[in-house]
Amino acid sequence: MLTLYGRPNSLNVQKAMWAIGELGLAHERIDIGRGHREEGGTPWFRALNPNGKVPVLVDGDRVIWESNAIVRYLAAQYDPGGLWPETAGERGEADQWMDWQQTALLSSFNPAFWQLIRTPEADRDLDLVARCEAASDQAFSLLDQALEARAFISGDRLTMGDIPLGVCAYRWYQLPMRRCDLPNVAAWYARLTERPAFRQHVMIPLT
Ligand SMILES: N[C@@H](CCC(=O)N[C@@H](CS)C(=O)NCC(=O)O)C(=O)O
Repeated sequence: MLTLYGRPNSLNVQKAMWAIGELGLAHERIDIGRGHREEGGTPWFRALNPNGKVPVLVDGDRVIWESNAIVRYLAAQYDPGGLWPETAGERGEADQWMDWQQTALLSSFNPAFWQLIRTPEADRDLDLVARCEAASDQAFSLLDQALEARAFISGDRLTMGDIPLGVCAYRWYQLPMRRCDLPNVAAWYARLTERPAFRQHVMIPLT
């Protein structure tokens, strides 16, 4: 039985829960974090993750933190040849997009999420939102090019590489901001929305 610590409305927790859902793994999820049991800073939680952040996965005596590392671990441990691509080349490609999600894609729109969802209307910085519109158009355009000839980011089936990208795409489409029209991203995103685990763990109201 896996234990996943983290609140359901966290983008990073959603990556782990989507992977767990895709694989149908027995698990319990324990609410920790902003607006729930705010125990991130407590000694018992920092013993699991010294950063005090969610998600944290406990699998027997193994503890893993960092959302993309959790997705990689679940894929490698429970779905070799499935979510975990078989060849080093395919894995390299999936990894590249996972790292890009953390280092480029997230920061292109996440400040707008904080402004539009977690900041009172009167206090919002709409110039910052406009900068996010431009930056996220540019970032998602790169993804659009990559998806031109493939149904999923590593080829013709879902792999771990799609998971961090997919949770970001949901947020981007849900945010009340201007977006450019990207047909390949839209078609890939429509494929994700057909997956029960994506619907259950990712497609929930932004809060
Ligand atoms: N790079 C880390 C970031 C973890 C992170 O910042 N988690 C946020 C939630 S998305 C958090 O724990 N915030 C504090 C809280 O929820 O109390 C990862 O990908 O797991």
